Amino acid sequence: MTIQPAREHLLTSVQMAHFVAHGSLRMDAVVPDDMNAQAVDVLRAGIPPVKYGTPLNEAFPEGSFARRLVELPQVAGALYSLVGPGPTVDHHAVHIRKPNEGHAQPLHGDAIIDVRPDAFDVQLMYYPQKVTLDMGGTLSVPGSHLRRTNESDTGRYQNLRGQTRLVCEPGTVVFLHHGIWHGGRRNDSDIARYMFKIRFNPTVRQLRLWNTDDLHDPEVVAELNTRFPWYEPATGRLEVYNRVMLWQALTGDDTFDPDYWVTRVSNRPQRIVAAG
Ligand SMILES: O=C(O)CCC(=O)C(=O)O
Repeated sequence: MTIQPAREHLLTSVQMAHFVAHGSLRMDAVVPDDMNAQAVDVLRAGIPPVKYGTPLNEAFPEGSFARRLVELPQVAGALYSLVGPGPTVDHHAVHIRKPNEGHAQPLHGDAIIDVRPDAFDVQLMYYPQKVTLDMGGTLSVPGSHLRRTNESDTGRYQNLRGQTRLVCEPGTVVFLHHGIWHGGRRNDSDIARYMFKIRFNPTVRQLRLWNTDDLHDPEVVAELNTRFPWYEPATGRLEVYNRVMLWQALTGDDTFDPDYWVTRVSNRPQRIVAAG
């Protein structure tokens, strides 16, 4: 059974375009204080594992912490907008960065090279505590998700221009495209830093699942054109091309191509003219 979230909780087209450009969407302090107060104990005790491909509504028992998390109206609305009704759970994990642990995780993507042009998995990251810079907030590289890499092939990169480190209020949730380059930073504080991550697989075509009322808002194109400091001026075009391909798939509109980057590389005329 899937409950359709209220329209007001679905993402807008501008938010979806932001996700397609950045590879992430952040919702600050969206989880209520009473849940955040319980969370560290719940996460410390562990969340029972789930077999790959378990439907979301079977993965976590009704009333459980994880179930309440994914049923929060804004969380459910974002999830529906990104992966649609009836997603399955790929896996979940509690990530703990220990106090003064002395090392960081290398930059990585969470899977092998994944070349799906028209589908993606979504990872939800939930931070129950206030995360300060020295608690090792997750590093991520905005706009890296469509530059497809293999697991920790990017691990040799120590820092990239434009990378971000998550600093947030308790109850913050971040949705990530599966391909984003990320890694837990070194925790230099005296506090253990908890994060709960769930990966979701879509079971429907990811086609106009959000609130499309603003589909033609000029902000959509502006979002899709966002450039990040780690791009070379020319290779930034590759990311714009990749985003346009994804936006075409998500909207079902293969004429969308504001700067003709897709049109250029798909121009393969088939008309044969008689030899002169
Ligand atoms: O702990 C973190 O901040 C990130 C951990 C993570 O996402 C991972 O291990 O894949």
